[in-house]
Amino acid sequence: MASTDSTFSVCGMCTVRCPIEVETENGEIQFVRGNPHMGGINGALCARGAAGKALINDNERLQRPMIRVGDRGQGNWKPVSWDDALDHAAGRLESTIDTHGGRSVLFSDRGGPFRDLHQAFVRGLGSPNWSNHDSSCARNVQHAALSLFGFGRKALCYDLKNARHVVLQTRNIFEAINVKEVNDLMAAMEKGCKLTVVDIRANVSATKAHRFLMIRPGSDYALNLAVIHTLLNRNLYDAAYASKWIKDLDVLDRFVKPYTPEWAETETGIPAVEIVRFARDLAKDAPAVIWHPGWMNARYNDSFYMSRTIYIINALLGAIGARGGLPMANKPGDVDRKGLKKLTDLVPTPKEKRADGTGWQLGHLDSGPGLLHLGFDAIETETPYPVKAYIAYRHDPLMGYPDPDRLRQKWAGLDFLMSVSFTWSDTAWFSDLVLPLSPYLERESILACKNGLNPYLFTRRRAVAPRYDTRSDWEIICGLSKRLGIDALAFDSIEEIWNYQLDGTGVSVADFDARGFIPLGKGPLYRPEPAFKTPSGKVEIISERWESRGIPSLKPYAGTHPPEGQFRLTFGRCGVHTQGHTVNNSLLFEQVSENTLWIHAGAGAAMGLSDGDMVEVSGNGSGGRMQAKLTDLIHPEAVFMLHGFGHRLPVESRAFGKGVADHELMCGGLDKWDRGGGAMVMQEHYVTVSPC
Ligand SMILES: Nc1nc2c(c(=O)[nH]1)N[C@H]1C(S)=C(S)[C@@H](COP(=O)(O)OP(=O)(O)OC[C@H]3O[C@@H](n4cnc5c(=O)[nH]c(N)nc54)[C@H](O)[C@@H]3O)O[C@H]1N2
Ligand SMILES: Nc1nc2c(c(=O)[nH]1)N[C@H]1C(S)=C(S)[C@@H](COP(=O)(O)OP(=O)(O)OC[C@H]3O[C@@H](n4cnc5c(=O)[nH]c(N)nc54)[C@H](O)[C@@H]3O)O[C@H]1N2
Ligand code: SF4
Ligand SMILES: [Mo]
Repeated sequence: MASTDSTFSVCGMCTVRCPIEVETENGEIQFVRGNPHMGGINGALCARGAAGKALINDNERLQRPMIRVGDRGQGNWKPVSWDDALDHAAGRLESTIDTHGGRSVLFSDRGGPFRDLHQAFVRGLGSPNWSNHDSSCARNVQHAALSLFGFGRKALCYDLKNARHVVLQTRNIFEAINVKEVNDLMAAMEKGCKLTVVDIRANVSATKAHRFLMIRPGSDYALNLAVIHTLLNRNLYDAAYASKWIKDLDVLDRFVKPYTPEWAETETGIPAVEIVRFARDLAKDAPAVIWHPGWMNARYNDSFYMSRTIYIINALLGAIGARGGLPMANKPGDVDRKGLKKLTDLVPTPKEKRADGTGWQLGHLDSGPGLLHLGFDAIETETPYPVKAYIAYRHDPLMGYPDPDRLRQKWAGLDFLMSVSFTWSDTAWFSDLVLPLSPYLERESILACKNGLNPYLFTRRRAVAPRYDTRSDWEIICGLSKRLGIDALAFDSIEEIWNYQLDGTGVSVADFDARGFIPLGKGPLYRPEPAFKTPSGKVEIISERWESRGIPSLKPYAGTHPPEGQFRLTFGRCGVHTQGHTVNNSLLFEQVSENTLWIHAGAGAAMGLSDGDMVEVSGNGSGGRMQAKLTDLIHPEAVFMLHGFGHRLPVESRAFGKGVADHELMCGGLDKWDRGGGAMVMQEHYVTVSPC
């Protein structure tokens, strides 16, 4: 007789980590769906989440630990047992630490709710250098929030369900997906919420919008300054909120005086009347307005300032802290509950300073995850001290950072490079040792907490046994800890870890059986007032922390434009792939198997191109061939391609050779980063396009 089972778990196909329910029969996955008990998810899942099943059966993923033989990147591997692999890793780390100290180990992951164990491990090694991917993603948004509010971006939530007007600027919510956000926005739109999309091309979100503003690439900051000008000049802002909560409004008012809608029209291409009408509409719906501050905003020299203006506009509309706007996210303590006990508390904090300079040389920037690209610089320069071992933990910087050839050079001085991953990646291929992580449907994770209107604890449970010789996160970290003498993390079972984490919370492991998550509050809690963490307790337009480091809080607009005959390189995501690591997934590859080059129909025709022709795209000496997609729905100054294609690993037969890699067209890009917001500047790159 068939034995069926249902397991509550968490999707792992992208960083959003939606709660899921997995049905299995005789140990085989039958069906994966969104957790039906979770409001806003209601059983839904995106295409990538549903394709987790194909990952299980993929015989082109990592299947067993492997040690490199021959030179880095040559692709010669010796399969080894887990004991040998962990002994090898521990030995290499130990010898590096003996010679150069614990601080010589750099570790990066993808951040998120399960990082506590990683951070604890890095501490246990005696290193301050735990990092994440975020300097290639949302660091500018994080620092924009910190500089204005004194807290980071995740201290606020997006109350999409109750919003009356949502603005997406460099944010493609219906393709760069978070299932709950998509569902909440669709529900709000059914109740009359308006959607404005500001983008350099008509993406799927634009097709659903009430207003679509096609903006000249690189000029978003100009638009936002003009919106602030209009809100202040025409008294469209929330004066009561501003007088209570915004400091230095007069300075802002003087600063935006020259940035009129008419000025912005010439810079952005958006008519002045349209800008004024837009600002009026926002004011009508305030404070139930969400102008999304952006997510992947590692794009321009002024992206940090662009994100700051978005937060300022939200504040001028009274939306920061408001229902239907960006209310404060609650932590367990805010609903009178105790949160999970931290694994990092088991290990002393290393006294050393970070190799990337955050927290000391770069005192204005968040030293939590630091800035990974500066950690890479430290490997090359051995300044401020040698960094000799690097662990890329479910992270692929050779695809996620610009200019991979240059990055490989920077890594040349590493004594040891290790990857932990569930698929092959460019970084895994270049490593000395590869440890295969079980895919999320085959592994448990530590417990985690999601802050929000009603914070909750959740669990990832193993739905099926590992098909290949792969392991869970905790098995790898605890296995290494045992060998390295980090006794506090030498747990023998996941239950032991869960029980430690739950100690004092009033929740037991069995409590997760019913629904997979435990809400900590009684329901959504809107705090009556925002709790800014700045010295004044208000939104500070002028940030002392940034100014004292020579970074102006208000920076004059200075847009950049492509040289004659070139296009600005822009990029983004589609709904069916996560970054580059799903291109080789058999189900998702069927949906979108290569990227094309969006180019304005007029610009294409001027080169004699027709839709579907092959073109050569080159940037700074690097290039590739791909199909052109001629369309009126992109700004003429830009070309656009999906990120994550152009794979070259022979082990990925489907993805191999399909399309072009955007990050390879960004030569010299590792040195282009924003001193104000800390993020990479990935769209200040220009390319030429020619028929071939
Ligand atoms: N399907 C899917 N969903 C994902 C992910 C994924 O890989 N796949 N990744 C997750 C992650 S890690 C992130 S960070 C988020 C990213 O979420 P988003 O930041 O929303 O995603 P992107 O597709 O990078 O970019 C959004 C839009 O910015 C536009 N854009 C480019 N340049 C400009 C510009 O100069 N001005 C304006 N106004 N618009 C511009 C692009 O055309 C695109 O439509 O998505 C998350 N969700
Ligand atoms: N040129 C260019 N560069 C970009 C971007 C861009 O659009 N263009 N996007 C940027 C953004 S928004 C981000 S967030 C970074 C992302 O950069 P990465 O974090 O490197 O991207 P992922 O593909 O999410 O990488 C995760 C790696 O970990 C492995 N992995 C192991 N276990 C898991 C798991 O449980 N879940 C998942 N999801 N992966 C696992 C995957 O197989 C993959 O190789 O790249 C950034 N870099
Ligand atoms: S958005 Fe899609 S891929 Fe990402 S966690 Fe949710 S279901 Fe999985
Ligand atoms: Mo991201």
